[in-house]
Amino acid sequence: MRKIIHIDMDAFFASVEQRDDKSLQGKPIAVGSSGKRGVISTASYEARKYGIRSAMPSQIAIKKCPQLIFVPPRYDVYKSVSTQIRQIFLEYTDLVEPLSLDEAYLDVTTNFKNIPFAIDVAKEIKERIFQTTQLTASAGVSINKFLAKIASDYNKPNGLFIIGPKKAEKFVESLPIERFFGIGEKTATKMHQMNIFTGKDLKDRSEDFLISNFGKLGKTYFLNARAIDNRSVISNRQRKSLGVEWTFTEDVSSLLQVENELITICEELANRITKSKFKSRTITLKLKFEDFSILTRSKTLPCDIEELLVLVESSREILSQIDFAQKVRLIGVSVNANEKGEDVFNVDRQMVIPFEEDRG
Ligand code: TTP
Ligand code: MG
Repeated sequence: MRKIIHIDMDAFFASVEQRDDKSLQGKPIAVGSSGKRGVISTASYEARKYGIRSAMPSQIAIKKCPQLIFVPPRYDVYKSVSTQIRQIFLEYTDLVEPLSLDEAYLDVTTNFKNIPFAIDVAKEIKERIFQTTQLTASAGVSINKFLAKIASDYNKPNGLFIIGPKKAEKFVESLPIERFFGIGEKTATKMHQMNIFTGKDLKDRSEDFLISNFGKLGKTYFLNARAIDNRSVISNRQRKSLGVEWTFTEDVSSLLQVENELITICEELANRITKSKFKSRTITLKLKFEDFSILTRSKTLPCDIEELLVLVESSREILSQIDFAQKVRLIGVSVNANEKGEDVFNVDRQMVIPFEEDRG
């Protein structure tokens, strides 16, 4: 039986801002820009009471909470806090799998301090994080990743929740299916139409039924509904892609404007490729149009993509093959180690920061 901890910082960017500026403490704040096309990265818990959430357009947030205070992001500070917490994790185990700047899985089945109970490891880590950063984290403790992640979310903020082996199956039965791994809005709607609302409903369906209706993920649902998740905690997981995106202040129709931006994006991407020594032969161009539809086109080259010139030429070539029926809202370029997984951080009107910069 494995002992897995999932740690997730509370309202991460917003808590860092409140920590560093006392005048923001206890107030509804949002990290992001209040501009016409701004999008919120995250909101303090005081702001969440008004229904303000990550990825919400700022203008909608202002309507919900007119006294909302907007704070610009400081990625370098978030990054350094992220390094501090990872350092703490590594005092307990080598098996640390970061999912983003503020979140990681830890396998503490055996741990450097020989602490027998995972809940005690989690408690200690939470305390160490608070002492070091003056920030709170929530921790979930369970027998696998799937349940540990659900557990960390259970008592947020500053939560600590354990789903032990004996209670795991019953717990999963009572879960709304929206909480399951891989079930988004679309799948949830489809499941509701099939009268599947809870883990129990999911468990009552056969493996064949789930696979034939939901493909590969059906198998995952089948296992998870039985509290089974065999994924191991993978440290230093290889980065799958590296990307930079840009949302235009106003939607643009001029190809020249798109091309100009493309060069800036490629420059930024080339820097990141050099810094991270990322190896890739596939380049992907992404366009989001005014109706929010997204188009991606890829091209695979015979050798590793390293030079700016190669990036620019390839992305231009892809661009030239696209029909512009609409104005462009966003443009992005990424290089991919394989066809799956996108490592970009979706912050509107911001050069996009790769989610896990120091992976791989
Ligand atoms: P989360 O851990 O998803 O959110 P959170 O830490 O702000 O709040 P919670 O207490 O619910 O965990 O994301 C971590 C940080 O990543 C978040 O502080 C800001 C950033 N982020 C974005 O920039 N855009 C997004 O859409 C999301 C979800 C997060
Ligand atoms: Mg968080």
